Amino acid sequence: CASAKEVTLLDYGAGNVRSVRNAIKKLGYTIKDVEKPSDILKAERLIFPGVGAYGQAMRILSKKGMIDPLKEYLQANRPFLGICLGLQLLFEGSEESGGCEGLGIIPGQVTKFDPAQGLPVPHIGWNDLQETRPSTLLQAVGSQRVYFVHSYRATASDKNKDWILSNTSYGVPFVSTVNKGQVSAVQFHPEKSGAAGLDLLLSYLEPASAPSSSGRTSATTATPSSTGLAKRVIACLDVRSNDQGDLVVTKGDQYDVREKGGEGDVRNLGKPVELAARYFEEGADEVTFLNITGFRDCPLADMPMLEVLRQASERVFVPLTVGGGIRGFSADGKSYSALEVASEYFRSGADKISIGSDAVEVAERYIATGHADGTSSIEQISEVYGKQAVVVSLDPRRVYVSDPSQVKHSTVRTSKPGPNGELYCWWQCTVKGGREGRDIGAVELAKAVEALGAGEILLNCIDNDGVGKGFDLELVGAVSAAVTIPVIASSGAGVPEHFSQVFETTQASAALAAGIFHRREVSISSVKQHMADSSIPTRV
Ligand code: 1PR
Repeated sequence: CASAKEVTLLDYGAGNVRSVRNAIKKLGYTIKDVEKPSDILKAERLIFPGVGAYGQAMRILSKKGMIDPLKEYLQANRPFLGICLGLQLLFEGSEESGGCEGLGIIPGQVTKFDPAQGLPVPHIGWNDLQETRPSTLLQAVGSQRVYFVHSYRATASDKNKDWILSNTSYGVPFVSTVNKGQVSAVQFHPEKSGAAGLDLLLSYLEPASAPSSSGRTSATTATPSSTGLAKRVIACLDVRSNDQGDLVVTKGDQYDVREKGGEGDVRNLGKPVELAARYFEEGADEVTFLNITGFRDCPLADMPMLEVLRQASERVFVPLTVGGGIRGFSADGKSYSALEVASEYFRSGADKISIGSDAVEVAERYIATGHADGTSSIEQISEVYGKQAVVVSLDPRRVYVSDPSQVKHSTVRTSKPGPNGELYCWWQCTVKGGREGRDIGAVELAKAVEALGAGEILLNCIDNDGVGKGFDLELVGAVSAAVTIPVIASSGAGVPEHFSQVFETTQASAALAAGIFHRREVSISSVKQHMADSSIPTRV
């Protein structure tokens, strides 16, 4: 019957829950949205994907008169699944938003991960679950990793131990799943956790027919690569219109995407949605789209890119990032903020947006004035969507100097001396796809955008892009040591060994590649197998 396949969704409108909707629909269910408080008590099963900040979520729920019916629903032990903030809100309160009261269903407070522990915050990526007792809900996940993205966490204690279904370790153990009766909640994102996450959602929706584990590893088969936060492998699709006006995936050498012979056409390596779906199926931990001519187009007129995201998010159940053209702009006498542009991308299915050229200007202003005024794209978007949703993409180029005192920038002594035997270098940031160099180094820029609220750095390298000789390890080493947010190494991967190399010699949290995957020279699974063989934590 129709209602048996219906899920009630509590979307309080503070952010993007499109991925959750897509995952529910993929499992063959229809969604009924909570529109008024009484809809909560009428729900057969309620999914509550918390988004945004703790304080803001509680304020909106309170304003909409939903706190009491939600508590009543939970206290009556009705079928409930909270996701991410939807787990944290069940606790008594959080130190987020300057300290704030929660729903008080589970004893305990939510606190922030401490960056002083030397681990990047937010905790972003694929991590495993240590079950405290057997359960139907987690049976399908088994030992497979699931996708987390959060800066705050709840901790198990004597007072709440009857609720704890799994813990996860990130420097310290934190609560990753709670369950009592029919009320469950997960700190991770099942809608972004590939097949394991979809199986978990199905277990919640249909406990009687819960799938058995497809990936359980017994304690004896656990290896150093199969537990803990995995190093991520990201497939990147550089997208632009070709000369015929079709949106294609392209790939340059040192940012030149035109064929060397013939008419010099834009290289065409496939269709964006098809390739993204292929990479999801092949085991990519994330997929990134970069609209490489976004800096010159009118961002909100870029409807094909929004459509790419809409379609990709229906087929790709790992995180999707989109970059290119995220900035404020004016058109037809009207001004649009970077936040409005980003919101359009989030609504279309992006989990994170990536800011390139605009971030350079923002960082320059921050360094020049010495303070943040809250008006920049980075600050505004991270304020509304959380810092984990804001990636800053750098397009730096190596500059050699014979003596560090010649420049104001942070330099490193290089193992690859320059053309005139220079022993030092710095990396100059560029804007507009490498067309314009600026007087700011990659290390300074990374520190500035971290201070402004960026949650992750996508570190390209123009010199190495498309060359296939490996990542610029000195660049990745310098930037990843300078910030506490995760750094994604990009540009230059040619063989699986390059991935192990960057993870073994730098603090990079993820590595991204394009050309080798598009041309099927190296498969994502061979990269991961190589990482596993090298004892690097990876989601195989
Ligand atoms: O400035 O906010 O509009 O953003 C534009 C975005 O487009 C930036 O993230 C910038 O990096 C990207 N971009 C602009 N021009 C190009 C180009 O190639 N001409 N692509 C470009 C950047 C670098 C990576 C590439 C890796 C891996 N491409 O995305 O995928 O280098 O490649 P490889 O594995 O083949 O070596 P804004």
